[in-house]
Amino acid sequence: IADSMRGRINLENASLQLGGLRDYLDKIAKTDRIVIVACGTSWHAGLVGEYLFEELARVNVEVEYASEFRYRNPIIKEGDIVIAISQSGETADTMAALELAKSKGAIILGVCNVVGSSIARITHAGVYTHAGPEIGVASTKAFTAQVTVLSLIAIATAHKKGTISQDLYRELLFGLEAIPAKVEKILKSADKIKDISKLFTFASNFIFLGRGLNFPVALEGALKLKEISYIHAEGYPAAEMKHGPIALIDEDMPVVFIATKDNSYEKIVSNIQEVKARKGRVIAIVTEGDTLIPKMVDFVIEVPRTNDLLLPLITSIPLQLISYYIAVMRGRNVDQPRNLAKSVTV
Ligand code: F1P
Repeated sequence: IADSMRGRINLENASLQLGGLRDYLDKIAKTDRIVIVACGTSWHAGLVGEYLFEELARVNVEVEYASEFRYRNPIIKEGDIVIAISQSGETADTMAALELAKSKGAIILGVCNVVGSSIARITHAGVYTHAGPEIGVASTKAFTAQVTVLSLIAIATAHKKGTISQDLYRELLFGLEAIPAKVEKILKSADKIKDISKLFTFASNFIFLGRGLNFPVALEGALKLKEISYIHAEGYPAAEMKHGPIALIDEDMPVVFIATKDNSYEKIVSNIQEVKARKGRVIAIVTEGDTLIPKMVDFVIEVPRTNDLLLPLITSIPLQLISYYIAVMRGRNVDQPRNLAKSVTV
């Protein structure tokens, strides 16, 4: 993300870096419904997009697994905006979902990484994430680049619609520009994250919990661990824990909380108490300087303070590192995990 974003955020005008959508930003601002279709990690980025579009631009967003959407009879009307998110731009399910939406008269847009890919070619317009070629199969920097692009589209749309103040508009753009330095700061604590990860090398299960924008991050943390470490992991909204997964908590269950100082902080503190009361081993991703949660949990990883709406861009990084270190210590090939393909074309 540091490489892909540096110097690319225009601090005066969010639309300027969305050149590929130039002729469609007005349409996005006028629509009352956006449907996002994607698979895997890209679907998680789509969920972040949903929160941002709804919060900032007050537009109804649905995020669909492309693999489900394509096989049912989804309600799409002429002029609906359907956005596909895909690192490879070749995912067969996402491609088929887009073709279906196009046949129903939707405006189809793409957020792809690979220039000239099949999805990029069939869409009416789109933005490339320019995250560079992914070295490994599992998406990491593609995720943060997708979230960056979706943040920019949501911010630009909100600005056009007048649903956010000029102050918030600028705060978010300056916040985006500050992300690479914050990511670099997190990377400096890689040794600490490695030491913590080492203690969980032989875990057989993991739970990841977050609220609000950190909920899709919890899903993504669990997916990364499954993909590259082959450890069974589940991501949940922290408040859903009491509706089932709480039954799994005991001293053998590592629970990763994304517990930054945002507007759900107090709630997540009580979710942590619920897990500690059942002897779960807790790793908490906390905001720098937090003094309460470190006293409650087994391990903490600090991330720099940032605007609540931009949190996924930084809270996803320690989770990617945890998966990476656990996978390496288990002797896994992190670049070429078993059974996974870089482009799922069937
Ligand atoms: C979607 C995806 C990736 C995942 C793996 C399999 O790919 O599910 O998120 O990490 O590589 O494919 P894409 O549509 O974003 O290229």
